[in-house]
Amino acid sequence: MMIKLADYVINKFAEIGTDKIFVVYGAANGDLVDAFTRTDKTSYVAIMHEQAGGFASEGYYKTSKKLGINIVTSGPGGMNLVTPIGNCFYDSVGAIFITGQINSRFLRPDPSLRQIGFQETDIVSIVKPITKYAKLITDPNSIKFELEKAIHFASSGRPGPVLLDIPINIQKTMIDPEKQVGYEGELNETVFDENKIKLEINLLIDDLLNAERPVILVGGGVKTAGGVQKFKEVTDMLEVPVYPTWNALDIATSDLKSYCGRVGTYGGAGRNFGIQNSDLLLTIGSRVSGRITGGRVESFARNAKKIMVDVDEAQLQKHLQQVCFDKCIKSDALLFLNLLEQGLQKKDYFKVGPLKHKRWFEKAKEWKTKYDPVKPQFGKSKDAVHPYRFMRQLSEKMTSNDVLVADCGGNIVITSHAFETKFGQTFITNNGNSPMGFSFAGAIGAWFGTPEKNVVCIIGDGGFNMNIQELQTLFNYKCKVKTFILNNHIYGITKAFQETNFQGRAEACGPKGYNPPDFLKICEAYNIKTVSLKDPADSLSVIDRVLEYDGPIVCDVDIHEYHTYEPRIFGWATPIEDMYPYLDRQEFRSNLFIEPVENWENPAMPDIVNPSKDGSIE
Ligand SMILES: Cc1ncc(C[n+]2csc(CCOP(=O)(O)OP(=O)(O)O)c2C)c(N)n1
Ligand SMILES: [Mg+2]
Repeated sequence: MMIKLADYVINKFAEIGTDKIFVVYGAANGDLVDAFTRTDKTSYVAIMHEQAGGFASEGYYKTSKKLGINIVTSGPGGMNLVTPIGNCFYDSVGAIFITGQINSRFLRPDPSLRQIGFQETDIVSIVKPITKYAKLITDPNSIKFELEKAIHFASSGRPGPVLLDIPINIQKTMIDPEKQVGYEGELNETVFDENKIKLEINLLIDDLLNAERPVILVGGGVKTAGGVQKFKEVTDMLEVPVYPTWNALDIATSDLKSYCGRVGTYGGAGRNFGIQNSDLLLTIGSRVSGRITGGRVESFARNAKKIMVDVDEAQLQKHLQQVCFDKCIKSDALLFLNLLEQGLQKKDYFKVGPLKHKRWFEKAKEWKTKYDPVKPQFGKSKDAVHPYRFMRQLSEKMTSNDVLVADCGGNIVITSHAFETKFGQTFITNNGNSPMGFSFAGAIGAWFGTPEKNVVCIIGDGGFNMNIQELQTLFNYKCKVKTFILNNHIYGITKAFQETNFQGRAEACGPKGYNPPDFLKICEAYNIKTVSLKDPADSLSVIDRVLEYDGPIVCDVDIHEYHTYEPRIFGWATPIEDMYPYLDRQEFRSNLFIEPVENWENPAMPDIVNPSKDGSIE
């Protein structure tokens, strides 16, 4: 049966289950958007800005596990997608971006011409390095093949973004899909050698039994593979310290038996002593970025035998690795965990391992409790809301079914320091690209992905400014997103950066060069319910009111000019076990099973020491 190509595209998306597709209208995607009038199996969400649409589809994918889809117009429409496409590429988000393109007959015949058609842009070339696949459709009879290929690429192996650029005249063409060939090719990356993995797991179990101080570092790859439940089961039995990256805060949740704190340059609970003292490090589904290792990469887990499990062949290439892993196992994380569980049972690991590692496990737990970034004195101030205390209170109030979407800057540091996750919760942020304003639009998408859940957005004042227009989407669709603006009236993290590196010369971070508007007035103009939190005594009741409100709501949390993020690694000079504010040298030394680095007695200091409002420098 003949069908309009634009209708075929939309029907295909309905077929794969994406029930919300984010669009901003334009002439070049007009036929595609019009096709929604002829289906009731999927629908569009008209978002206010393409970038926000891309962020929303990331939130949608991360909550619903269905592919995120955007349909935008040519020229500026497509170019507004560059940041969200980058997000999806770095954070393994399965997403399809459809850009309308001008009529094929106006496309420039040669790149020496800048442009022929109005709003003509070679979007495919622009996004090539940050997509798994990008293609300009020139033959209407290839659409079945290209769409199926796009879906396959977006969702298989290490998921990621794809882009199809479809000219207006091609969208309008009548096609017979029965006569078109589909995509049947396989991606190499989806092929795993199970026997090889089993052999490697056998050796790994021997390593685990021989190790005195083993640890596991878990990254977002475990969630991508659908291995969250299995990870819990395996680590519950293993009883060795487990540490999540920021992409895995809802995998190794704070209530997990083996959870022993947070790691990295802003690692919180435990101050990195667990991972740094280890003699065996197993990482699953993490690329172990600089945010984990700090600048002194050679000092990262320096006494540990290091074993990496990843689905991405490139990550496993030793000559491409920043941290040199002793062994690299190519596997899907869920497959690995299933085989590991079988191997552990076969080898009777549980009769010996947990007992052998008991004292080490207890030590790691002790570090986690002793070095909690949320200190008792943070509750003492009567004048100002302390963001760490506020965030801990929020985490205590949120349930295991809730979704948290966090932004970037100081507010994500506070969130990852102070928010304790519960098993079952979804914790979303974009780590690889980390654009300001992600969380507000991402939370809208997360709500469309799981409208039955309580979706909470955490954002800074600067980030909120960057996608403030989406208040209109919130209103139009009555998205029940609960937004907390951690409003310090400045770009907090960058101001702290200026204090550390530029003797405090403050440029363009506020108050000089940056000032947030009155968010409450703006929200009112958009007809969005607001709450203001200024008095710390009201904090719990305000959190309750916001979480219980049955509709969109924005809470402005006044944290004055707070920008003290502790603990953290100062500069590139110190290894990650030595976090600022520095521990008394004797106490620091007593926590090391390994040798300290040279000059450990006198670690580097920032240009300006900025004590927190409670004077809580240790
Ligand atoms: C699109 C974009 N521009 C610039 C940056 C650099 N940057 C990172 S955090 C930050 C300041 C964020 O300010 P705010 O949202 O108020 O958060 P705070 O640090 O105050 O909590 C800036 C400018 C970025 N990450 N993304
Ligand atoms: Mg701010």
